[in-house]
Amino acid sequence: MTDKTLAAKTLGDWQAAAAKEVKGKDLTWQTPEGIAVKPLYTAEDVTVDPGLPGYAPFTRGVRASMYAGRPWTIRQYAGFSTAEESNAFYRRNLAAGQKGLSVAFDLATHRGYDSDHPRVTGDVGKAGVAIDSVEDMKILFDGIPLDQMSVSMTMNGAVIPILAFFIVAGEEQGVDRKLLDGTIQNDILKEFMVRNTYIYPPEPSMRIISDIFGYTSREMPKFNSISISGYHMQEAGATQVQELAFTIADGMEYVKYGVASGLDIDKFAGRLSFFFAIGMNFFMEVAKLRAARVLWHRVMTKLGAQDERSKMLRTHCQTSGVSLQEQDPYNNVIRTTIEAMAAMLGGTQSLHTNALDEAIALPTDFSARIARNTQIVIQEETGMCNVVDPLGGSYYIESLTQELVDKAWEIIERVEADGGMAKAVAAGWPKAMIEEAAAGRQARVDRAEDVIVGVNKYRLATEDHLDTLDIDNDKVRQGQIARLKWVRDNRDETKCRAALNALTEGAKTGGNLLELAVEAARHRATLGEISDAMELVFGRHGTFPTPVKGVYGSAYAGDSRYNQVVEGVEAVTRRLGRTPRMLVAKMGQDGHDRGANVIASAFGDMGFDVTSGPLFQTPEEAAKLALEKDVDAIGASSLAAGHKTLIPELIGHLRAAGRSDIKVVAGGVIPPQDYDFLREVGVQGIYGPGSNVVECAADMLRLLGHNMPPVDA
Ligand code: MLC
Ligand code: 5AD
Repeated sequence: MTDKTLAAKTLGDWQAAAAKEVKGKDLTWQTPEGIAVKPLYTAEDVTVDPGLPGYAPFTRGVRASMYAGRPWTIRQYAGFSTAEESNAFYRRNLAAGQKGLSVAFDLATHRGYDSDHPRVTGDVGKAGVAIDSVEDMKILFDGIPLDQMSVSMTMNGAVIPILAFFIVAGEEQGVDRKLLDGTIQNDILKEFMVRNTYIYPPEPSMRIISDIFGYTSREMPKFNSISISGYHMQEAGATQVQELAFTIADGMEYVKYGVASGLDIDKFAGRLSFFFAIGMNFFMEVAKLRAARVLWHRVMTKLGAQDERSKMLRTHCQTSGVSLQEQDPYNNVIRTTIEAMAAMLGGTQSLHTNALDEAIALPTDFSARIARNTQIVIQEETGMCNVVDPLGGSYYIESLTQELVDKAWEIIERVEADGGMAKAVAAGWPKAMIEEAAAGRQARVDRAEDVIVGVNKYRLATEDHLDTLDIDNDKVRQGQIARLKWVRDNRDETKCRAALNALTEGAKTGGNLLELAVEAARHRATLGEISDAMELVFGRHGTFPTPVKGVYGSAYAGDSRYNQVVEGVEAVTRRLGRTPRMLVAKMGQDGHDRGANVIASAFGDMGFDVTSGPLFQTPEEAAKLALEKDVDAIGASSLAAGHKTLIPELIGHLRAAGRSDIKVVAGGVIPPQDYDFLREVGVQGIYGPGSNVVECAADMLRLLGHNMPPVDA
């Protein structure tokens, strides 16, 4: 600095100048993760030298040349209806510039049910592709050489049959499993915490993971054996610090289990990978990825890894689904672009960018194209890839990176003091912490303290509706049922049964479950049969939601509209001679429970007597529970596109029991073109993404006959 007057200015001078400009207003930003972000960072805030990219602790990236050498993998997550349709979609996307594949399975598959199972009538082919056997898997990758294309499969519950099908599909393509390249999500701890597509109880589920580490480290050296995921935590409402801490703590737990099962840490740790969500807090997200690498290096050093590759955190990222909105949906393109930039500036290895219709449906060819092109434009038009870690050395980024490391480390130490993540998850406090953060966020959005453009600010008077993808679930199901029959009719039943029995025996006595399942898959055992063979020994895990209390009420203390609703509930209570009762129902295999938990928690705080139904009910079971609890209303939460099948069935059961007086409302991911259909079958209120929870409760009071004043009255 040659200019003396410039150099002579001190931080004190700046503070005085800034205070004068804003008339003394405090410019500190308190983020939801409890970080006080200052309006200015200087060299004094940087306490740690981030080193160089490609070197420990990898703060600046895991490769020396990063994107200057090879850009991140454009890996769009997709899957819907049948294997044929998904295969065609993948091929179109690869031709248009996508670089890696990522399979989304339907919820029946996730939960270990064949498509002909009576519990999954509403789920087959809906939120992903239906895969019942090796035959479906072969069609899914038809014409896609599995030794050349890296394939990610998001599977955690039915991870054994799916990975077995993949290996056998490769075999039958003539691909040696040593050459299979890809990733299996295989991350069960976060399923128990937030995503809910588990099948077995925690203990056998953890064994499955060690068995997969054992098999893949021996047989599939190029395959990433797990994708330790924080993504779903952020989607469920976690702050970035919570996401970071619990994900790293999950990773630590898996490594400990792998080592306890007899594996050498450096033989499998190099193929562990990670997965984070990237939301709208731009700099925080960049710093989060850098902090994650620092933390993983620290943890793996502590656990005794010697090989630097074992300590290197490689990650996939996905832009945030919850940050996208149904209202004014083209804003979603802007949001996704900002998030994609944070992911690449943070140094991700692979990225999915969400489609603009995310809040209401699966992507169409049109919305998928814009999503993909978001990444291609960044890679090919902007020159952003030519410099490694371009934000490295930014006072703010370096300081924030360190602050996130420290804050996350505090939580990791608490987990360790509790005996590790499996124990903490069983105790339930991480989930409770995340739900509390989620309820807090919802309250801030409802009060417009956290701005969402087009939703709680600058809302359009009328919305143009997008054309969204609709899947004829019944047609897909019939097709799958026919193929299942064909598979069962054309296999060697004796060999298939013998392999399934061997699997059950292995579950009891300790053989490698994946190895046993590969044999069963070769003999055309189906996904449901392979899952059942293990369920015989392990059992099936069920949970009851326990929504947090008081968060909503305290966030709304003194709010006049909230108080009107509370008074309304009191008035209804006086009239009925008891508190109004509501069931929050989750039907089908849809485990997305953030919305249901927020509703249960907020309605409870407002004075309703809320029953949170268990996950995965059939409509008949939900109706039965409603009658047992003698509720006045049912709120059905649907985020996996099962609403057109499940909700009419629910209403049918209520009618059959002579209780059509029970009000049914629906909330979640419901495209506007389905509203008329739902109203015709008797749904009395529909609340899509972006609904204000206090107004939902006001509506409910109206349905219960209370004369609720309009907003601002
Ligand atoms: C990379 N390479 C380089 C390089 N960069 N070589 C030289 N110079 C450079 N600059 C090499 C790597 O070493 C590697 O080879 C190869 O190129 C590929 O690079 P990569 O960085 O490993 O990328 P990729 O293969 O894409 O793997 C990324 C990953 C992986 C490790 C994060 O686990 C992955 O793809 N994950 C995706 C997970 C996913 O899509 N999940 C979807 C979840 S959706 P080598 O030989 O070293 O391997 C979901 C939603 C829901 O979960 O349903 O809930
Ligand atoms: N196709 C594409 N994206 C999907 N997602 C979930 N299922 C699919 C699918 N079948 C994405 C959404 C969601 C996140 C969990 O994954 O972005 O928010």
